[in-house]
Amino acid sequence: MIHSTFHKFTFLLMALVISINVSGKKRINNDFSQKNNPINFSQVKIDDNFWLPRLKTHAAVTLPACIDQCENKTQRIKNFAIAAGMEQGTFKGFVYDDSDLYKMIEGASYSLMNNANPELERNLDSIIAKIAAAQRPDGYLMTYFELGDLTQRWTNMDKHEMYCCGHLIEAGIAFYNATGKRSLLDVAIKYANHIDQTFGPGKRIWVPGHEEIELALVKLYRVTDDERYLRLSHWLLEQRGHNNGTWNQADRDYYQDLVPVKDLKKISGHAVRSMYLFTGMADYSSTTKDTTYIRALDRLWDNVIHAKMYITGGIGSSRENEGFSEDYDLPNEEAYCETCASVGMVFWNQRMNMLKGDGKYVDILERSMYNGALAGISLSGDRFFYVNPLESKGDHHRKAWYGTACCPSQISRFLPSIGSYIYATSPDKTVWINLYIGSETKIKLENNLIALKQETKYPWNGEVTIYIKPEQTQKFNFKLRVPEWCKKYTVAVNGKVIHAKVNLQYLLISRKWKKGDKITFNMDMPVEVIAADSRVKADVGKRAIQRGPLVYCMEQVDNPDIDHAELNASTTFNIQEEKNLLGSVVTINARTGNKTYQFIPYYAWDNRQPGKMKVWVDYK
Ligand code: FUB
Ligand code: ZN
Repeated sequence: MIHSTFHKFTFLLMALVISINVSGKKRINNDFSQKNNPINFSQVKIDDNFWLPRLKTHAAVTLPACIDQCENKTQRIKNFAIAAGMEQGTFKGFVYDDSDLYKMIEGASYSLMNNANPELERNLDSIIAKIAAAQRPDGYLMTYFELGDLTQRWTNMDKHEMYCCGHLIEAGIAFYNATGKRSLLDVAIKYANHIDQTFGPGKRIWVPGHEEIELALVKLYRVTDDERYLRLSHWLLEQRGHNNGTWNQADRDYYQDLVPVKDLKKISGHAVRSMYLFTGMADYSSTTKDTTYIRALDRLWDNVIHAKMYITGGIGSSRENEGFSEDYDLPNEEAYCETCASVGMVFWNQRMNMLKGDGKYVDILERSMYNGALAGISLSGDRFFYVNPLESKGDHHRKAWYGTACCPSQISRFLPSIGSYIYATSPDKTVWINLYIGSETKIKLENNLIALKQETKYPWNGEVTIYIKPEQTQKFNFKLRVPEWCKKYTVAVNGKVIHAKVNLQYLLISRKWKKGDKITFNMDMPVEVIAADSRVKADVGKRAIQRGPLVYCMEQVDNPDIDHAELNASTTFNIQEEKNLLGSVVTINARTGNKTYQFIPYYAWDNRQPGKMKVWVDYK
C-alpha cells in the first residue's frame, strides 16, 4: 500500500435505475454504460524503445523456450499425445499442466498476430491436432483424468477442470483470431458445451476451485454470440458463497466461497484466483450492463489498493495461501507477489477502467505492468520469477521453468498483448490514451478513420507526441491520462500551449482535428521518495524511490555497502541514462552525505551477478 495524498476516493454514488428484463431474472441498469472500449493489440503496431525489444525477445527467445519446455523438457504435449493414443506412456506432471500449454498457444497466437511466422503456425497446428485428438467424444478434455482415473472427473472442485477449459477457450479464440482457423476454437466449444450440458440450473452444481472459466466464457460469448456461454458464466459466478464447494469449511475463504460474490467486502484468499474472478465479474457486468457486481468490485478495489498492494503493484503477500493476509501485512523479503497476480491486476484494472473511465485504474494497471509483472521475466527472456519479493539476501533467482509453470506461460501470453492497454474509444467520439507507448493505430470513430502515431521515450522521460491524421477534418475528443505520479505537465496542440480540464485523471482536448495536427504532452518526471502507510510495519522508517511508473531498487553489485544504505531529507538525486546497462536504463544516484547509492529499475533486478536487493531503504 502506498501512501499518497493524490488518491481520489471515488465513492459509488451511482443512481441505480434498476429494472427487470423480460425474463425477470437480470437486474439491468439502463443508465449504466461502459465508459470506454479498448482497441485490441491486433490494431496497434508497437514501435517503442522500451517495449519493442522486449516483444522481439519474446518472439525469438521466450516463446521457443516455452515450447521447448512443453514439448521436450516436460510432458505437457506428450500427455495429450498419449491421451489421443498417438504415443505410449503415462501421465506426468501436475493436475493443471494442460493450462500451461493452452497459455503458451495463446501467447504464440498473439505473437503471430504481431508478426507472421509460418513455421510457428505449423508447429501450433500439429500441437492442436494432438489436443483435438485427445478430446473425449462427450467433449471432456483433461489429460490428468483421461490418463488417470476418469471415474474421478468432476468430483473434486479444486482439480482445475474448468480452469483448464477456460484457458483452452482463451487459446482457441486467440488462435482463431490469429489464423482464422477454428481447429482449437471448436475443441474449446465442445468442452464448453460439455460443461454447459452437465452443470447449471436443474443440472449439477459446481463451484470452480480456480476461477478463469468465468471470464473465458464471456469472451466465448463475444466471439460466438451464443448466450449459453454468458448464462453459464453468470451461473458459475453465482455458485460461490453457498457452501457447495468440495473443500473444507475452513478453506472457503481461500476459494472466494465465503459469501456470494456480490457481497464480497474485503479481498482475501488466493490472489490469482481473486484476480480472475474479479475480471470475470467485471466482464460480465460490462457485457450485460448488469450492475449487481459493481459495488463489490469497488469495495474490493479500495481494499486491495489501500491495504494489500505493494508499491510494485504486486499482490498476495503470503506464501501460505499464495494470497492475501491481514490488511497492511506487507513483508518485503517474504513477499509472495506471484507474477500471475500482477498480470491479473492488469486484467482487472483494465476492466475497471472500461466500467468507470477513471485513470486511477490505469495507474494501478501501469504500476503492476512495469514493476510486479515485468520483473517476472529476465532481460534475456528465458528465465522467470514466480515469486517477486521486494528484498533479497541474494538467494532468490529466476528459473528457466517451474513444476507449476503458470507464471512463465502467463508472462508469455501477456507480453505480446500489451498493445491492448494503450488506446480506447467511447461513443461520444472520444479517443482515450491510457498508456504512453510508442505505437501506431487506426481508430474508427463513427464514419471517420483516424490514424494516430505516438512517439515517446517513456518510461525514461515524460515527453509524448501524438500525431493525428483523420481521414476527414472533424470535431472529436482526446482524453489523455494524467498519471498519478505526474504533478506538473504542459500540453500543446500544434505547438501552442493549451489549458485543458482534467476529470478523473484524464485531460480532455476537444476540437476540430485535421491531418497533420499534433499533441505534445510533457510530463515532469522527477524522482519521488515514497513513504508507505504507517500501518505497514515492514516499511516503518524506510522510503522507496520511484520515477514515473518505475519503482527502483538497490542491488549489491552496485552498492557493496547495501546493508548500511541510508536516505534522509537531505539526500540528493541524479538521474543518468545508461545505454549499456541492463538493456539501457535510467539509473538514479542518491547522495546521502559523502555516500552515493545507485538505484536501478526494480523490473531489471537479478540480471547480473547474484547479491542482495532492496526496494525499501532506511530513512533517518
Ligand atoms: O493453480 C494454478 C496456478 O498455480 C495458480 O494460478 C497459481 O497461483 C499456482 O497455484
Ligand atoms: Zn503464476
